[in-house]
Amino acid sequence: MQANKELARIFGQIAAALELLEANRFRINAHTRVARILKDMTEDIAQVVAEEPSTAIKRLTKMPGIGKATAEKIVEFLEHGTVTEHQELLQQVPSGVFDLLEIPGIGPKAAQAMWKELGITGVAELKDRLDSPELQALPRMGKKTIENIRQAIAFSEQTQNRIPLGLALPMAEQMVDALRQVPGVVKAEYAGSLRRGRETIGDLDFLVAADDPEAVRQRFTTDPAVTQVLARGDTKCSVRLSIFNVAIQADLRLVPEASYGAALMYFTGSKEHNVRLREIAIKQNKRLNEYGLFAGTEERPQDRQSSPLAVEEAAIYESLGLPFIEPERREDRGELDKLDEATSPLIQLSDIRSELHSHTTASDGKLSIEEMAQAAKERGYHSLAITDHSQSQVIANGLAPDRLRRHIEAIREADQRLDGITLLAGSEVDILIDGRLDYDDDLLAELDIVVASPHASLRQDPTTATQRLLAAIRHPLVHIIGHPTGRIINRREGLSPDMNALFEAAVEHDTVLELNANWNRLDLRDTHLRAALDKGCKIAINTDAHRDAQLDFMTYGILTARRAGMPPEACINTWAAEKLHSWLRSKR
Ligand code: DGT
Ligand code: CA
Ligand code: CA
Ligand code: ZN
Repeated sequence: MQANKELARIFGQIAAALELLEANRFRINAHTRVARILKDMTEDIAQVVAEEPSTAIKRLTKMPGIGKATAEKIVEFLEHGTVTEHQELLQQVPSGVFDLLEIPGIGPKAAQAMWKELGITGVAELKDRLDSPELQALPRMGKKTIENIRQAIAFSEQTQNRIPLGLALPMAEQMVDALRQVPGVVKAEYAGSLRRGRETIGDLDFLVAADDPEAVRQRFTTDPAVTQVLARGDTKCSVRLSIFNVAIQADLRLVPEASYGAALMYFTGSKEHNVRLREIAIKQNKRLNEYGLFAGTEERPQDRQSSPLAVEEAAIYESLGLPFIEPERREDRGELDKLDEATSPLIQLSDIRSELHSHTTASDGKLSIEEMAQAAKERGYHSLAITDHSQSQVIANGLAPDRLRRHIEAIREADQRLDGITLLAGSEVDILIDGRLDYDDDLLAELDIVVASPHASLRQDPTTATQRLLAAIRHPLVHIIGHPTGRIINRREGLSPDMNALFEAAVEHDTVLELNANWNRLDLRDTHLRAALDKGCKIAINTDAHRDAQLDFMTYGILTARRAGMPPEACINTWAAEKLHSWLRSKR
């Protein structure tokens, strides 16, 4: 049914373009009607045509509302993936003008007036001119209408958030796998902020070198996740994807195999890192662009053909006299200024040997102690800490002291039974509003590991929040501060304590700070972590798993840690069993 949806969108866009271009009303309406028919149709139109292509047009015209011209366009689309009339119209209307139509309150007449009379060709431009007298002077553009438009833009800015890493990465990996299976594809990767491991992704960027670009365009634009094809050019296609009902744009760039490495570098960014690299090149009388690194600073159109000094990422850095800089570090946050720091070894997933924050059915987890242990064992971990919620977490079925005592027994029994993994009896104990912990010290002392986390009152003022967290850091029985700020990406700001004060106290009291690897949290965030590492803090990367698959959130923690320049040894989850267990005991 993908073809129906895509055709409906094309016909809808033809209608909108015709309207913007003030075409004949009947022609506009005919296309609008076809778009609606296609959307409502329950038969797969691709199937209707595929059965007997020679008579497809005849059979299509028998369907209600479909005339000969429409049938021809449908067949053209199914054969070529595009409709000529649609492509021609897209040439005449800037794509941003279609975006104007998406704003509630802006109809074709208004969009057309904004475009033709004021030269506004996108939402950003419109936003800049909301207060201008010439906008108000347009027909039917009263103060009230403009206010409604302002609110609609603000709302769409809020809801069209950058999407979290944890939604973007699986989607992108799936797409790359699909693209690699297209015959003739030589190389395919994702680039952009996703390759740099940012916590949120504005849009996805795919890069492909292929012998048969059309097959790649076809695969990309007809992926089941595609809800809209925004552009379909020779070297660039843009689509809108839907991932669990979250929309994100994805760009595909088809690049020559000969310049693939340079293109990968260019489209990985960040833009700021690239700008710095180009400046460095120019100082060496070279020039760097998406085709390669070349001698001489003067850009020439034949760069596509001329022979570069270097094309592959590693070779480009080397030719510039720079060490290879990992994608996660390419943010112009000092990686090109302090080169020895930029080459320090970064932690990787295979370094992780334990999970120190997890939940079971005793509180709000989905698996038993044994099942979680099995899942951790499968990942090759030597230790798993079971850290269910404490008594204040009523909704999460937090454990009252007597229940916790029985739970500790159960964990120890399971540990006796199981080979190949050490189970640590722990708790994720609430840091109460005033910094006290949710259990008495006697009980805490019985635990192998204490993760203390803030859950309630996350809108506290910074001074109170700092005191609250400092109290937990200073507590002699606390090993790890879990998700220290309590932020939820795109949803909750969390606490804003004096981070440096926390880091200093953490070093002084040998308390570890967590990087919670759940992609909704990633807390501490990359910039915090980096400052913490600079101060000498130890870090735990924990998934806070509530079910088996969540143990794999570790991937997002690792990406975030690498952005912070974390070396393996700074992360206690990389430590061998003996070292880890003896450190845990040092707090008992
Ligand atoms: P995003 O999508 O907002 O999460 O962030 P990026 O970094 O993926 O940005 P995007 O998608 O606009 O562009 C992808 C990469 O392409 C970017 O990281 C660097 C490169 N790029 C894009 N535009 C420019 C530009 O104007 N100059 C330079 N030097 N690089 C650019
Ligand atoms: Ca991007
Ligand atoms: Ca992009
Ligand atoms: Zn937890």
